[in-house]
Amino acid sequence: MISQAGTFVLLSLGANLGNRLASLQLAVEFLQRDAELQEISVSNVYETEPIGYKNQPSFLNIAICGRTILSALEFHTVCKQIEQEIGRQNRKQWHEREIDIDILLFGNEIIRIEKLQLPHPRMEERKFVLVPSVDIAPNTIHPISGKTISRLLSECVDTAEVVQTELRITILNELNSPY
Ligand code: PH2
Ligand code: MG
Ligand code: MG
Repeated sequence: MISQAGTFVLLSLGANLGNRLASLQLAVEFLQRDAELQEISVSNVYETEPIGYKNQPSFLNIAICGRTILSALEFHTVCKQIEQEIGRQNRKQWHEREIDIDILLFGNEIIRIEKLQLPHPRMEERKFVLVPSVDIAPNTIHPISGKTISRLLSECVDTAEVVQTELRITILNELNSPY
């Protein structure tokens, strides 16, 4: 596709409760529907060891990227609404969740407010974020460090397990596809 309208956005999605794959699939569909996310790429699906609070089920994690005409704050609000719609319950930080949608990068924007920090402040410390991101956006540059996502992964010292699965997310045809 030729169009380059809107802002490039890179997201990390995770789930470790309920039907994890179904929740990730729904999240991708709802991002297309409600967050104007277009020109989407989705990574492989990874089974990952929990980071933070250890005594919880393993996660499925993916990364997705695309372009959106929304602002960062509008996009963030829609992500939170989608988490609710998929049935996320409120639990402690680092604990289990039905679905988690985190914005990693939103163009080159640097935002440090309580509800939204961009780039995501812990993205370079986590293999469950970087391994899927390298599938779809290896050469994207982190706006603070100036390093590519590939380089962040090669320098990441996280040893938690991240295992590629055969599971697949389906990308539905984009509503405004010219084809
Ligand atoms: N999310 C967390 C905390 N720990 N661990 C893994 N493996 N995957 C996650 O998505 C994850 C986590 C907080 O959002
Ligand atoms: Mg998270
Ligand atoms: Mg989150």
